[in-house]
Amino acid sequence: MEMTFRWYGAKEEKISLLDIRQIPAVNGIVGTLMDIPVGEVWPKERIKALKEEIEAAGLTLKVIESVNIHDDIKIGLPTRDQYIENYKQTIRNLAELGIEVICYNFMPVFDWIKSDLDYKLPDGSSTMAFIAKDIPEDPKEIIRKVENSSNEFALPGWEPERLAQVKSLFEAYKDVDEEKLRENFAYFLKAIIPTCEEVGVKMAIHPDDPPYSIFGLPRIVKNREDLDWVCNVVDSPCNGITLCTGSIAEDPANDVYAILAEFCKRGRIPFAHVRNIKFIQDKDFYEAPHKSEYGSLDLYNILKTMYDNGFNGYIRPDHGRMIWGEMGRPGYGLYDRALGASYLNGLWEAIEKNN
Ligand SMILES: [Mn+2]
Repeated sequence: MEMTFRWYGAKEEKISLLDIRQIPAVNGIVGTLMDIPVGEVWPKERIKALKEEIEAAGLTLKVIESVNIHDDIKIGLPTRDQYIENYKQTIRNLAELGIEVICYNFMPVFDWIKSDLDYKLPDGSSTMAFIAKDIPEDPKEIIRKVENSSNEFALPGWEPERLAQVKSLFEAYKDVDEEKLRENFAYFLKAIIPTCEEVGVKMAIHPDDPPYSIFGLPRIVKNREDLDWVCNVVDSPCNGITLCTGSIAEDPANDVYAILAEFCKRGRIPFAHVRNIKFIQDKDFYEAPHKSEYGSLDLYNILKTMYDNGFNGYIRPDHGRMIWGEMGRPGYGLYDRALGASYLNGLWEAIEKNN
């Protein structure tokens, strides 16, 4: 297990690499190049500069989150082949600079959806929440809501230029049902996984967040069966999963412990996001502090399941709350994620020493 921390780049962050370096036992950065438009090749010199910047701070860059997939690939337009070629070139460029894992998702239009990015908890902290009745019917409203509560940070997967066209984007997806989306996903994987095998990079699909349909959009990475489909459609260790405990558990029908056990054992989890959520009622939840007693998930059992089933990949605390007056990117402040990383490291040490 290697503990990592997501960082959006010096131009996009208030958090410095030295801040991150001072969190005990966090060795790696989960990095990105946020300014490269979706679909374009990531230039080698930009990746190299990022890697050198991170290494100069005493940290490593082995995981990228995310290299986003162009909508034309998800929709299945004839232009997808060029975007797939670009994606393969990005994979090669990343591999050349020592990147081992690429996290990505295959969700139409929205990368993730929460009803509230500033949900107040009784202790005075704030967090992100999903409350079904607060999701507006018009997707434009959710875009406005999210943009207004982003503390002026760019949010991953919510590129303003792309979402400005949300109406035509929905129009473009109107004939894409789950079956069609699955077909397009298979087409993409069959094209890129041989390149990954050739250069030694593992793709790691992030589950849908939340793992069910919203605004009528298809969802195909939402449960055990879907993950099994992904792993089988191209049966390769390079075709893996970013197991996000929060996203998977957001559907109470998903048994997150059984899913972790199965796919760790199958060697298909190169990267894990570990966070807790607390159900309010039905499927409504907020993102809780990592420690088990604050949420609906037992983080000890989560890590123990990973340990027992041979997990040896990268892990990171997922979203954190805003605490101690921090005004950060929602979900991605420094302090609460640092507490999360330390807690997970503590659990892992105890589990290791007990075995
Ligand atoms: Mn996640």
